[in-house]
Order: sequence, then structure tokens, then C-alpha cells
Amino acid sequence: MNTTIQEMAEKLRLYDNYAIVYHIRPDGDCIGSAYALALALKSIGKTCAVLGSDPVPMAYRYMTDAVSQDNLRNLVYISVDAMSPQRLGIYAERPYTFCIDHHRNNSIDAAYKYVEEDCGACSEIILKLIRAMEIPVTPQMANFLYMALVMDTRCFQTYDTSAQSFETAAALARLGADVYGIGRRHAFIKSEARFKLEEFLQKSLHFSCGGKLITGIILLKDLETAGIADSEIEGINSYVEQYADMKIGVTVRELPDGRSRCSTRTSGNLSANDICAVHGGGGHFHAAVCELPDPPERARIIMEETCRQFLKEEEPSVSCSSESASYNSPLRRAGCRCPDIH
Ligand SMILES: [Mn+2]
Repeated sequence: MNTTIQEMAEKLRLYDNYAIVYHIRPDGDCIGSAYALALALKSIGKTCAVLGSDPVPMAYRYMTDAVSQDNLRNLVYISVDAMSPQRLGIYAERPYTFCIDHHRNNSIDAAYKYVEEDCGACSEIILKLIRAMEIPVTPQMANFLYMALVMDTRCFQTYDTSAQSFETAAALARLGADVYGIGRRHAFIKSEARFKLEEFLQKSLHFSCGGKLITGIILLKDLETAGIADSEIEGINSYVEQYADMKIGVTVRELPDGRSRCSTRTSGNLSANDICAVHGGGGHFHAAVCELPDPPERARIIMEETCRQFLKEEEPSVSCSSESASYNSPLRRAGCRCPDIH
């Protein structure tokens, strides 16, 4: 049952000891949202710990290390930015009293649930909640919330970016968020290792259906060679979206157990959520994910087949047979067709 922000604010005042749980493979939004909420609750005398199956990525430690974790007793669980129990990893089975999220089809069972589907970032909701509780927002909270907003809206460029996203940004700027520093650090500069990994990904790309379908692969050995951890490559799945003709882009990432995680991006009227749902996944309209039991090359073939069907449905005129040539760079399209390059 979805409650109102006001009701959530009232209920959050009732308990004393909170465990705020973020999702597996944490990103900026879940980290920023969880820590900002923790700081807010601590500021009114609650004890709080932020928990997650996976550790906080290195990129965010400079912010999170400054927040003390309280000792936990008689815990009341809050899930933040997680759409399903599976996304909570080792904390999936805990009894959740609160659930705050912005994904479609949220399936977490909680006594008090507030899900604002397709809002730009979960941190937009957290700011509303902190304000509804009449807790003063400190610059530290504002920094967490702004970082979350910048990361989940990809700097205000995603489909879900709305007037509320900009209003949240403006409010956080007034509340003391380091807009320049956070934007630059998290959304502009890149490490040498990141550049290297993007080069590997670029070389792995398959273009088909006239460049409308693009798939790429990131292998574990690519990460190792580039010298970057899997937890530090947030946003890499949007790389394929930068190609102007892309209607569907899939980034297949090899998982340690040999399976593949297929992050899917779409543009226009095509739903990434629907494409991933075919394989038991989901997410947002233009960004979703599914996991296949197959190794990456095989997973790519399966995803390409699924995507072709969606593309054909959307655009019956598109020439998109499974034999259509792939080439690894649009620059080569004019003269050289290199289907055997991969
Ligand atoms: Mn999010």
C-alpha cells in the first residue's frame, strides 16, 4: 500500500533505531539517498546505520566515511532505491517497515511504502521526506542528495528528469550543496582506467539494424587489464546511448559466476523495461536490466534476437534480419562490412 509523504514523515518519527538498506551493486542514488536520510534521522536523535550487501564504492567513500554508524538494537528496516527483495541481497529477508523508491513494479513488502514511479532520482523523494519531517537540511545532507540526483539523472539528461528534478537541484544549491565540485567530480572527469575500459567497450560493439541496435560486452579480463573495479564503473551502460542512431543498446557484462548481466537502454517509444521483462528483469522505461545464465557472447546473441523483435514491432520497415552484418565502428559503415571481426 502506498502511503503519502506526510504519513511517512509521521511514522518515521515513531521509532528510534533504524537500519537503512541500499541495493546491491550500489550506485550514487542509493548511497546518497540512504546516507542523507541517515543524517536527517540522526539529527533528531534517532540511531541509524546504513547497510548494504556490497560495500560503498570507492568513489563515494570520501563522503560516506564522514558519517558515523550507530550500534544497532531493535532495528526498524528501511529500504531505499531498491525495487525488489532480490535487489537487497543478503538483507532481502529482513522485515521492512519502510520502503522508499522510484522504480516501476516495486515488489518489496513493507508496512509503509512510498514509491514515486519514474521520478528522476530517489533523492528527490528523500528531500521531500526530510522537509515533511521539518528537519533542517545541512550542507552535508544537501551534498549527498545532490550527488544522488546528478548520478541518477546523468546530469539532468535522462527521460525521467522532470521539473521536480530541477526544483530539487535548485533547493539543494540554496541549501549549500557543492554543485560545481560534485558535478565535476562525479559527472565530468574520468580516470585513466575508465578511459581504457571505454576503449575496450568501444571495440566490442556490434552495430546492426542500420545502427539502431548496438550491443557491447565488458569481460572481467577487460576490467582487470584496465585496472578498474566492477564497482567503480557506474554509468558505463549509458556509453552506447551516445550513438545518435541507437534505438536499443545493450551492454553485456560478464559476472564472476559466468552468467551475464544485460543492461539495456532504449530511446523513443521502445521500452527497456519490457525488453528486459522477457528475460525476467526490469527497471525504468529507458533503462532496465536482466541477467542471463549464459556467457557474454551467447547472452549477446540472445539479447540481439529479443531486441530485433521489439525493433521490428516498433518499426516494421526496419531491415533487421539475424544475418545482418555487424561492424565495429560506424566510421566503417560506408565501405567495409566486417561481420567476422568479433
Ligand atoms: Mn535510483
